[in-house]
Amino acid sequence: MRIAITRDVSPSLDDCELTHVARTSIDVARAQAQHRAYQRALASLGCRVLALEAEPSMPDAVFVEDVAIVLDEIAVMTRPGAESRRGEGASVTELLARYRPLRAIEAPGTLDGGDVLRVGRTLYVGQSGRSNAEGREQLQAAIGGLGYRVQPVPIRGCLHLKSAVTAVRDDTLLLQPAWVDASSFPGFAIIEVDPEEEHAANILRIGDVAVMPSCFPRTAQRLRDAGIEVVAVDVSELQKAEGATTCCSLVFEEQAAAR
Ligand code: CIR
Repeated sequence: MRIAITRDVSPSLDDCELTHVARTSIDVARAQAQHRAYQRALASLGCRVLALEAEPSMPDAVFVEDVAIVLDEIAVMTRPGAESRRGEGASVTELLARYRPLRAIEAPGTLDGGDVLRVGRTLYVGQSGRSNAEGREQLQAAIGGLGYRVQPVPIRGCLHLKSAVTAVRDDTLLLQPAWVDASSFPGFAIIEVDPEEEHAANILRIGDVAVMPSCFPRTAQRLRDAGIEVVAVDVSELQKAEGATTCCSLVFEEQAAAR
């Protein structure tokens, strides 16, 4: 069974962290409705959605992706780069502990899950303002014994690595060339986002389906032309908080280890 951990949208979403996106007013009720539709889309793709309660005092807590890296064998609780987000992990830790042995990134390490793109046994980790070298080294130490490898990737002009690149298949990446170099990913086929759709590289892969924001039809067509099924969801209010589709869930196989 595939599980998707999500967290309901905080009423304080409007006070979110913003780095590369200009602050505009967020319609929280609309964000909540869009988030519910996102949860339904995940359920329709076969995920069992486990929805944590909103955290009223944590504006960015809907973006659960950033607080954990879930692998088949273990989960690594991160230490988010933004101080305001360091309390978000507690309830996710409690839930994930039912499914995986846990490790944790400790100070002075920082790591945001949005910076971690796993393809096979390689974890590409963005050298962003949120994830530092100590965080990457601790991640490598936590997972190296399981046969995984951390590969640092330079990025520019965006929040996280997965703002700039995500995997649409095991051998194919969707990439924004302004923010990350394709040469960081030798051996992969590359689909570039449409030049008019700057933020389109962040897709959530559920099996062979790409879940992506509905405001990027040209990039969606590029994916369809490559034989990839696309499910489009309207996440416009979450995008105002510098989020998109990967950041609102932690998706993993339940596996026999579940209790
Ligand atoms: C932040 O700046 O931390 C949030 N406003 C947005 C986080 C989005 N996370 C993600 O894409 N993984």
